[in-house]
Amino acid sequence: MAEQIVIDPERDILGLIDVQPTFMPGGELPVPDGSAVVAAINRLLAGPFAHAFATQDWHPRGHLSFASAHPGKLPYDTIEMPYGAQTLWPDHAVQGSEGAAIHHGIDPARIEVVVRKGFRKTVDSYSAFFENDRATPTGLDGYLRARGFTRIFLAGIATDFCVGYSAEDAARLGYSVCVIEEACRGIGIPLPDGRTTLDTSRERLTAKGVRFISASALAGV
Ligand code: VGL
Ligand code: ZN
Repeated sequence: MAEQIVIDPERDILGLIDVQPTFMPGGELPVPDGSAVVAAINRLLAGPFAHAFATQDWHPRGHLSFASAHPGKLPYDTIEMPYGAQTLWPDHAVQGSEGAAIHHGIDPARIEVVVRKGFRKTVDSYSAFFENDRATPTGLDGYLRARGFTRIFLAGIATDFCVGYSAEDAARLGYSVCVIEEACRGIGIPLPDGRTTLDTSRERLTAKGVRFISASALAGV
C-alpha cells in the first residue's frame, strides 16, 4: 500500500486558500472546475483535521492588480510594479461582495482564523504569509507558531498562484508543507515556452521541498 500520512491533530493544520465564489465558474475570475474544491475540502474537514485556517482574497475597488486600473492593459497581461512583475486580473474578490465571501458550502466549524490579504491598494498578495513584495507579513506565521503548528496541508484555489505562493512561503518559514491535489484547482496561464504556470509552479515548489499528495494518502479520509 502507498505511504499513509497520519495526522497529528495538534501539530497539523489544514489551510483553505481563497475558497471564494469569485474564483469559481460564474465568478469574476473563474478557475476551471473551481467549485469542485468545496466537496473535497468538506471531506477533509470531516476527517482527520481538528484545526483549519482560511484565507480570503480581499481587494478594494480599483486595486492595482486589476487590469481595469491600467488603461490599455488586459487581464493576464504582466506589468512591472515596484516589487517586481505583476500579472493583471479581471476585477475580483472585491471587499464585501458576495463573490469574496468564503463559499457558503464550506463547513465553517473548524475554521479558527481567517486571514484577509490584498487589501492594500498598491500591493497584491497571493501568499497567506507575505504580500507580493515578499516582505510584508500577514501575521499568519505568528499565529500558527504561537499555536504550535508545524505541518501545513493546503487546499483551495489557485494551485499555481495563491496556493503555490502560500506553500512556497510556508516551506521557507520552516513548516513541513503538503498540497492536497484533489482539493485544489489551478489557472494554468500559457507561457511562451509552451508550458503553463501550473507546470512551473509545481516544479518550483517541488524543488523547495513541498509535497504534492493525494487525499487518499491521509489516514482517516
Ligand atoms: C488569486 C489571482 C489573483 C488566487 C488571487 O487566489 O490564486 N489569483 N488573486
Ligand atoms: Zn486577487
